[in-house]
Amino acid sequence: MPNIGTSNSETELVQLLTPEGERVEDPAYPLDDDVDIKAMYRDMVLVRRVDAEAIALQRQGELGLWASLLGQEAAQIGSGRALSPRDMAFPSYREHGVAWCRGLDPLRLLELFRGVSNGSWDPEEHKFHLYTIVIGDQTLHATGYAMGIRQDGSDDEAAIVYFGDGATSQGDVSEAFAWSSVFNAPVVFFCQNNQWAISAPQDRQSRVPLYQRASGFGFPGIRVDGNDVLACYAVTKKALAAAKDGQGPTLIEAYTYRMGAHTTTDDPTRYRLASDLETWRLRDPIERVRAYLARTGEADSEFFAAVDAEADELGKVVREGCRKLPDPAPLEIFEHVYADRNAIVSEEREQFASYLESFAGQEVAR
Ligand SMILES: Cc1ncc(C[n+]2csc(CCOP(=O)(O)OP(=O)(O)O)c2C)c(N)n1
Ligand SMILES: [Mg+2]
Repeated sequence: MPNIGTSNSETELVQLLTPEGERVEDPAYPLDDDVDIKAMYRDMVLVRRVDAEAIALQRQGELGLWASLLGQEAAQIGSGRALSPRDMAFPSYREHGVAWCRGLDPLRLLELFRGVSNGSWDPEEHKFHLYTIVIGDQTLHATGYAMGIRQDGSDDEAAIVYFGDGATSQGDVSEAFAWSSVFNAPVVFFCQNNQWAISAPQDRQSRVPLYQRASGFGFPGIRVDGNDVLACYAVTKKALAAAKDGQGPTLIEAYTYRMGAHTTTDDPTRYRLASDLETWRLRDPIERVRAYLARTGEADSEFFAAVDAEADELGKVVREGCRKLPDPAPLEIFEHVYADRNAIVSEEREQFASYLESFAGQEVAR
């Protein structure tokens, strides 16, 4: 495991902010003057609060399941804030921070995990595709989308796709790497290596560091400190610019750690050491930004208090909003299967409607 606390050259890890909150320069990744570090701090605090509320709501029986992003806030906010409005993001199921950057109301995510929606948002409206549970699938969706961008002759948009360390063992991911490479597709592969695929450790996925996979497919791979929001921002911004410039794909391995359980149905104490958690707690993505802002005087205690108050308010909105999410009408399951009317779906809908009508006037147990 590389030591995230040491310099870039020793670790091949792009880092612009150390775990202690010290700014380090990397000539290959100069930061734009307009980078708003305070705004990124706020984003991370707010998405961590949404995450904590969702876990509590699942424990109270309000959600069926939740996949926590705890520890991965920097990877998601840094890369998410690097996107321009026309870029299209393809998430897996843990990208709540990227969803936030795409302007999605957190309640749209909770709808899914409450089981009262079949998709919830319009991918085109938010430039944020639907959550994908089938591991690695979305890398192919993103590659196809990026090939479309290229065929349209557009040079101001790209696709970015999020997947995990475990997903790299899926055939789909290798296929996406091959296709995007030979067709020079404008796609950024953003792999959050959070060290675990449920209970399978990273060393069961690959003998070489994941970012080195890219060279075998003929495109650049880079490892970034996934707990450093500035580095994730800068690396993603550069990869997107290269994609739009006709240079094809980049693989970014954001080296991070899943601080929570895989999902609320998992118990990580059965397979990992508490000491590992302690090591990574010292690299917390939010604490280092807070330390930087406080030390440089870029933010004062009033700013931090205001963000905390905003998080409290957001938590309340999420709790109350979740409990009020309406159950869908039974026939809604037939909507949105296809964009246009489909004869088979319509027939099934009619059959189900008459089945429901057969209960008319009866008390149906819920
Ligand atoms: C094709 C497929 N195989 C297996 C699963 C079951 N599964 C769900 S999550 C997961 C682990 C994924 O790990 P990783 O890619 O590292 O992502 P992370 O959950 O760590 O974000 C597996 C095997 C699945 N959803 N899809
Ligand atoms: Mg993983």
